[in-house]
Amino acid sequence: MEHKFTRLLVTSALPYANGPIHLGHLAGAYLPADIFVRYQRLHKRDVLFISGSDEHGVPITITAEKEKITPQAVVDRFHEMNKEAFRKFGISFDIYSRTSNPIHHETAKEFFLDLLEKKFLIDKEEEQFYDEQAGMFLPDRYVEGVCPNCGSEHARGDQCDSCGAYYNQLQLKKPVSLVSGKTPVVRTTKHWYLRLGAFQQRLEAYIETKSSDWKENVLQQTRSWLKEGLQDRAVTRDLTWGVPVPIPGVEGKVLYVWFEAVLGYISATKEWAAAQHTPERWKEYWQDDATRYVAFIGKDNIVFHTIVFPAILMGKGGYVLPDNVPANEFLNLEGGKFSKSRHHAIDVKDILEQFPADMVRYALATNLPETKDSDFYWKDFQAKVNNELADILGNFINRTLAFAGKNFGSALPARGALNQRDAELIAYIAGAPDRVGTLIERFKFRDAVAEMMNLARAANKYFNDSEPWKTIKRDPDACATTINICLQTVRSLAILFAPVIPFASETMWSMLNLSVPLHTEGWASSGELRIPDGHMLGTPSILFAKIEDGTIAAELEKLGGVVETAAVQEPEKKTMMPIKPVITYDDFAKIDLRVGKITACVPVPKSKKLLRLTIELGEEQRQVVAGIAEQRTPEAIIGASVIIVANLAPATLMGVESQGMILATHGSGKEFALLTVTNDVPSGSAIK
Ligand code: B3M
Ligand code: ZN
Repeated sequence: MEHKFTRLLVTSALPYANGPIHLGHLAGAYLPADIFVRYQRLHKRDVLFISGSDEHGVPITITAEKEKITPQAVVDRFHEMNKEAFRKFGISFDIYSRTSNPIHHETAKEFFLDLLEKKFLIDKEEEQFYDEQAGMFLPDRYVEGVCPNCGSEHARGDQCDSCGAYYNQLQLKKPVSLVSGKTPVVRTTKHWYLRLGAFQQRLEAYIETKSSDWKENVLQQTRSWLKEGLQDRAVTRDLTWGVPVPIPGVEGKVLYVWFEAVLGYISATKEWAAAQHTPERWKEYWQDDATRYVAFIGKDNIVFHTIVFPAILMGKGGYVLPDNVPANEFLNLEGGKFSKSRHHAIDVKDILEQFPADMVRYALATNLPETKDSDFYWKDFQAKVNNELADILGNFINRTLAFAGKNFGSALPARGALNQRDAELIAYIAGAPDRVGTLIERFKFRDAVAEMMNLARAANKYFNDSEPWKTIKRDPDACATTINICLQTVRSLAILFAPVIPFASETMWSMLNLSVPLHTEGWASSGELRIPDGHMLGTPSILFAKIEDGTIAAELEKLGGVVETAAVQEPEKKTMMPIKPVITYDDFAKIDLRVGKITACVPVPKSKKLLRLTIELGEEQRQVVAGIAEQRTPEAIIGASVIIVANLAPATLMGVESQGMILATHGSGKEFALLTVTNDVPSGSAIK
């Protein structure tokens, strides 16, 4: 796939600054983009890599309200935290900006006013949900209900997480305000609408030019929107946090977060250009046809990048459109969805406290959700690190350098006559940059990484088959040839692996003690044998330490809570939760377990997971909050006799006091069971 472009612009979706980024984010839009960019830089192509925090929108104001702090305080905290996490993980952005910056507000306003003047934006009075108790309109996620498309409960006001549908919030069934927990009323309010329909034909033509290049999932979602016919979409909201609507006299309205967030890529580029003291250079990347623009995102952001953003850019005129939008599916965790609220997540900053970034980068890269959802399992992670990074790559490098140190005084021995095996490996190395490169260019990162590791595998086999520990005595020339080729292969591997495990690649480079920096050498040179005879090598060290079983068990233990069933499950791979340390009988006897009868049960307002149970315990009545709303309806459990921990200290969950805990198995699908006894056991009976 040859492109006639002279420069590359790469963006990764701007994550909301309302929580720490986790492995799911990395696998979606950041690691693939970083591999792509690092590879392009090794080709010495002109590439600019842009991202930043999305600091507006309802998710952030909801967090602020929950924590009783300002939205600014929320975004300040998470912007810094996420910027640092990306840095430690080795995501090599040229800039990681933020949408609360003045330059972004200016850019967004400029686009809005321009589209308004061209009549691509029109104002209309429309009906919206209004919370009378809170005295506010309920944009987007402020309202929840039943999805009009798939019937899933807890669908958000702007989008359904289950089926991915976007709709007008008035279509939601059984709407509930997240602010008061009440059913909202409908009121009229004025908003500005983007006339997407005006771009229908141009968008159709644009998408058709991409039909052979774009991923199937991206084309499919985009085409299905186009097929339905594009509708006007409101691009303003009744909120105070965001970019104010730049029209005199309009108060209390801001631009819809999706309208301005995509423009954040442009504002960030402006900020980058200014910091380089070339303030006009952003135009090269955004306004010159010789730019190839690639937008990395997760699957929930597809139409915003293939329809809404291109329409905005077409309306403004003179901007490049995405040449590709390689959206990934989702990464799940141990068979369940990532869930911040249930601590079923692995935050980037946490995993980097335990493991080097390259281990995580490698394990994720081999398992990216490129064509379907994939799963992160701790056991897989351990296997990837121990059996591949340590046993194949690390072992090859270590044995090669150790052998050269011991037998050749750490100087590169010259090659003698080549035998067939030597020639085969040399030919295999020569083909590697193209084999791997083609896969990266096609966004097939998993296959590309497998191909990198294949070279390390082939090299290990070559070392074994050549038996240098024997030839050193019998045929020193042959031995020298073997070690020369092995050391050259280490150099090739350092370059080929650099996009994926950049830190380890630098370590390999310094073990080889090469004077020209890795990045000046260039991608194509990984196919060549360039280390000169007699070159003095550096000191070898262990590249990847193996991970112990106990370390993995501890990580599994940290994953708390109930697992929400994901669309794709791989139950056979599920690992049993490790058994906790031994306790004495006396420890156990401290727990007072009783039979309790559920006499009443209602959902806890504003919570998807919690039910409030009234439990009869002999003469006593208890109120218990249980996180089982997604597994059991109140009707299904009223009347059941359950087992309750009767002497647990009370706790408050979502403002409701819980006086005890009922027992259930972990899990959400078949693994979920509420422990019950038959109803003829009187409530209050002790269990031991
Ligand atoms: N912040 C949604 C998300 O994080 C949104 C992406 C914006 S990309 C311009 O999934
Ligand atoms: Zn739905």
